[in-house]
Amino acid sequence: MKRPILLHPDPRLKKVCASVDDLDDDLRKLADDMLETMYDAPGIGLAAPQVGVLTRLIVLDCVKEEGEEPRPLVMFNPEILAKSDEQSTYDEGCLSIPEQYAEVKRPAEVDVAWLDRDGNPQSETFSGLWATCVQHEIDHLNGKLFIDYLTPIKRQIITRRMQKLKREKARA
Ligand code: GNR
Ligand code: NI
Repeated sequence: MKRPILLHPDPRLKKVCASVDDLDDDLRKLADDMLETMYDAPGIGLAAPQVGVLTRLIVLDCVKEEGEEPRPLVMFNPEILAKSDEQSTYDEGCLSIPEQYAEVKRPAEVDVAWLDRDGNPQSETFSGLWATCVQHEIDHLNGKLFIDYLTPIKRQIITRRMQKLKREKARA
């Protein structure tokens, strides 16, 4: 089941999310709904607070090439264990901030640990778009958006555009 995506500004996108300690079927269903919502958008990642659930759960699939095998990842309680000194810059977007893009510099590689949908611990080193995306998603769990890396002026421009968009949507 697809779920509606919250749009910035929304107080729920600014909260620190709670860890998962009992991985039950409701949470697995939420992960499946998030993957469906992400692919439908389309997007390469989605964090639970973006669908209004303040729990440490993210999903991602950064396989972009048409015809390549998809790789849906579900991560409960994801944690960054190490970051590279090397940085890389991507033009980032966010499904909660539609049609707004800005360059963000982040570590080029990260080691991440998480629990998979069966509650088994996993870890992997991510680079390229995967590294950017997993950091963007983990930021969501800590109430942080990519626009928080921009200058206050740029952030304000984007936030005002979003307020206008939300007003228009509310009237439509
Ligand atoms: O779909 C998305 N694309 C994207 C592009 C560059 C850097 C990060 C992202 S994540 C975004 C989906 C989203 O908002 N996830 O929280
Ligand atoms: Ni996002």
